[in-house]
Order: sequence, then C-alpha cells, then structure tokens
Amino acid sequence: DPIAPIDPGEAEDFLRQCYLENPRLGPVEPRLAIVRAQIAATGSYVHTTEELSYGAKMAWRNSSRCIGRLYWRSLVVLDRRRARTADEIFSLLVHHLQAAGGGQEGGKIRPVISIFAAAQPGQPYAKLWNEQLVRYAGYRRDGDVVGDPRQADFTAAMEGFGWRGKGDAFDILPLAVEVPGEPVRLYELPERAVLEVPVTHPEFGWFAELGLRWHAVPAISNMRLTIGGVNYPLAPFNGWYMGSEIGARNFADADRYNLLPTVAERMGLDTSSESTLWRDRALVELNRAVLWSFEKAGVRISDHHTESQRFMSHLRNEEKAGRQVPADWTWIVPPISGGITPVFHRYYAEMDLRPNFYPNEHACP
Ligand code: HEM
Ligand code: NRG
Repeated sequence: DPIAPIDPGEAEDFLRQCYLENPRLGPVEPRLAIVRAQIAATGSYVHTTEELSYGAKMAWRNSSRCIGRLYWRSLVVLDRRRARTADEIFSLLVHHLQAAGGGQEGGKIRPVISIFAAAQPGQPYAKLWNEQLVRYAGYRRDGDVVGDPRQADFTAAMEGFGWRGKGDAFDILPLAVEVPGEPVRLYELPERAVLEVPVTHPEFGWFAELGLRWHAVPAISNMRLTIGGVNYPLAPFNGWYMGSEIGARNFADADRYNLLPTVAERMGLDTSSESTLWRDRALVELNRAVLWSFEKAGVRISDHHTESQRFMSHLRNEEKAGRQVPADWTWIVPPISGGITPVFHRYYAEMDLRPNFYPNEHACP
C-alpha cells in the first residue's frame, strides 16, 4: 500500500501549532531539531504521548463533516502503538468499546480513540476490514436483503471465510483483523462489549412488533488518522449517536432498512399521494422512537436540534480562539428538519486542515 514518505514540512507545521497551543509542552525548537534528525536517519519520527493525544484532538477539530466537534478537547486517547498481533489488536478493540461506555453495563458514552501503530513508508501495516466496530450483517436472499444492505458485500466476504450468521435482521458482524504476513482473522465480539437498544415508541404499542434495535456506539474504524505527516491507518474512534443518523438514515434510507412504508402502513396513513406527507409523518415517528428508546435505556444520544446548537457554540468558541472552522454544509445539516436548525442558515469555510481523518484506501473486498 502506498503510504508516502514523511514530509518534513508537514511535521514542522504540526509541531509548531501543537506547541503553540500547549505552552506547557515547552519550546518547540529543540523538539524540531530532534524530529528533523529522526526523519533524516530513519525516514520517519515518533510522536510523544502528548503530541499523539493533542494531534488526535486537532484531527477531530478539523473534521469538516462532523457536527459533534464542540467537545473536541475531551477526546480520550488510548495509545495502542505497541500492539502487534491480531489477538492483541482484537482484545484492545473490545477494550475500546467498553471504555467508550458501549459495553453491557454501559450507556454513559464517552468520545474515545484507540491509536495503533503508525504505517512506516513502504511497509505493510495492520488493517481492520470493518467500517465500524459494531455493524449488522446484510444477507442477500433472492433479490432482497435481510439486515443492513450496506453490509451485504462485507457479509458475503465474511461468509466466504466460513463465517455463518443467524440470518436475522440485526446480527453483529465479526471483526476482520489482518496483520502483515498473515491471513485475515475473524473474531466474534463478546456480548459484554456490545450494548444495544431495542427500539420502541412512546405511544404506538405496535412499534415493538417491528423488532427494531440499534447499537449504542458508532465507532468508525475505516479512516486513517494523519498527524504531522505520520499516518495511523488503524485508529478507530467513537462519540455518541445523533438520533437522526439512525432514525432518518439507517432505518429510513431506501437502500438501508427502508422502514418508512412499513411504519406508514402501521400508522394507517394515506399513502396514495405524496402530498399527504406520509413519508415525513412516518419519519418523525421513527426518529421519536429512536430518541425515546435510547433515553429510556439510559444510553447517551442527542437530537439534531441540540447537536446543531452545540455546533453553533463550537463556531463561537473557535472564533474567539482565532481559528477558522472548516465545515461541509452538506454533511453538517441534519437529514431531518434541516431548515429549522441554526446550522442550515449560513455558509462555512471549506478547507482541508491537518491533522485529520481520511478514508482508508484499502477496505474490504
Ligand atoms: C461525521 C456526529 C464524535 C469525527 C459525523 C456525522 C455526525 C457526527 C452526525 C455525520 C455522519 C453521517 O452523516 O454519516 C458526532 C457526534 C459526536 C461525534 C454527535 C459525539 C461526540 C466524533 C469523534 C470524532 C468524529 C469523537 C473523531 C475523533 C468525525 C468524522 C466524520 C464525522 C471524521 C466524517 C465521517 C465520514 O467522512 O464518513 N459526526 N460526532 N466525530 N465525525 Fe463526528
Ligand atoms: N452515520 C453513521 C455514523 C457516522 C459517525 N457518527 C458519529 N460519530 N456520531 C452511523 O452509524 O449511523 N461519532 O464518532 O460519534
């Protein structure tokens, strides 16, 4: 895989900014001298714990698509750079989910990132094939999909390695860990690492019969973290869910669980014409059900109005600190009720600042 050689200029830019924003780290010049020498001698350099930790926070702060950035300083950074074997990596991923509050006794979700070894230029590195630590299988069954259609290719690949799921709509996929020089290994997540919420509705008793559920923690595991020219291809991170990610996308998209027609029918809505807004009415009830169920289960979640207000606070904070906030309007505006959230009514600076997260070029078959 083509991980480019370290760019000394990018290393210097990062270190200057990191030390400028953190005076307690002392002067940057002596550190720059060491890093320049390390790059000249080895082609790369090693971040201190402080640099790694603050670099990850900056990467979150620079994530243009993320509405949840108000709490960027509170990210918990787990330094996992010494892990090498597939077994070690798997057990630390289980630990990540538990530390994030996504385990069986969890619910108090905290933003966490686990940072595994940096990729050395020209060398192979450990990979996780999954897009998130917790995802539901999608099984192709005569022209249709049982479960999450988004995972149909991945699920088929896992079946190709001998994995067999129950064949239900919410089967948790195994983790596929590949370390250099070894075939990929599949691991089943233990129950204690996965918290799920059954989705019911505050008024519609029949809603429980739909048998819906979702996992408590969104933990993205297919993005590469880049800090000061160093690439961390395995650096899964999580925050908590904004309800609309589940209610307005995962459950509602026609190419995902596609539940609007089902919910509308159970609600007895008139679906004979678009202008009855049956889709919109079903969508609101689906989103109420998600928020209500997580709250009832004591699992942290937020609604899109609250997250939008927090993002507006973040913009004010950053402005006070003299920093621009790069943001992608098309991702920041929530997928439901966009125009009644404050984030809709303005434009944003579009910039690619580093440190940041980028899609991993590898990923599964
Ligand atoms: C994207 C919310 C924490 C980095 C998003 C999206 C939402 C969101 C709604 C858009 C997702 C989509 O449309 O599929 C939140 C909330 C958090 C949180 C409520 C709670 C604390 C974090 C953390 C990180 C992060 C801890 C990294 C350290 C990102 C990135 C994306 C993103 C990189 C873009 C993902 C992509 O390109 O597919 N976030 N986020 N977020 N978030 Fe956050
Ligand atoms: N929409 C995706 C998750 C994307 C990231 N969202 C977060 N991230 N909330 C889904 O699974 O629905 N986070 O780190 O909290």
